[in-house]
Amino acid sequence: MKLIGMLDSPYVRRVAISLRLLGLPFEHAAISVFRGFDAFQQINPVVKAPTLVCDDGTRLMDSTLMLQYAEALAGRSLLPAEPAALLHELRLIGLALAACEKTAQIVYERGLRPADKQHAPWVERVSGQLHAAYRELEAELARQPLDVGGPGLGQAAITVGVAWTFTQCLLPEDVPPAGFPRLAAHAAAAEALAVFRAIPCDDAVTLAH
Ligand SMILES: N[C@@H](CCC(=O)N[C@@H](CS)C(=O)NCC(=O)O)C(=O)O
Repeated sequence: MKLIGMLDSPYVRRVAISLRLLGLPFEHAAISVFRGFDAFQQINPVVKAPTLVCDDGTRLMDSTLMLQYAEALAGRSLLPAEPAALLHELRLIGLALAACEKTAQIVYERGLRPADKQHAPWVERVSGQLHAAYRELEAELARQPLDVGGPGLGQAAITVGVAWTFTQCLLPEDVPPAGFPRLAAHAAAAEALAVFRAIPCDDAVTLAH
């Protein structure tokens, strides 16, 4: 399997971390959807990161779908089986993915759209959604912290950690960590784990497993 995309994408990074935790060997090609558009297009004409090139040549998109396939290959899941615990983790993952999406929308708006074409009400709306997602996550962690020290690191712990780091890298002033102490502590604990350190968000290392 080959995972295509930069690790500064939280979607690419959560798949890379999960594949490693599931014990599935993969190669990684750190191709940017922006700087490497033409090269990416040769692999996947839709140019979405991550793209997973499966062993039979199938090009798969969307991190959640990749994880579903990866778990079928591995014969085990990074999600709990018990319905109430599963529901709780899925809610956290949904909030974290929404935060990633809203972070990216703000970055794209500021970075790709010419200054005179930026639409402040849209940025305000997206920023409100981003804050709402992190407020909800902070409240969830206050009710029940995510376990990062136990034997099995779960998908919610991975995705919440990756999402927070992503937003802090790109929009540190928009979402000050002081307002979200539990999220900041969770991400710090996750980033200290060997599997997170082996798959850094800055793509300085090209993975080949
Ligand atoms: N829901 C998708 C989101 C993937 C996504 O939006 N990736 C961004 C990079 S972080 C991308 O491909 N952007 C380029 C584009 O959409 O044109 C997933 O979970 O994989």
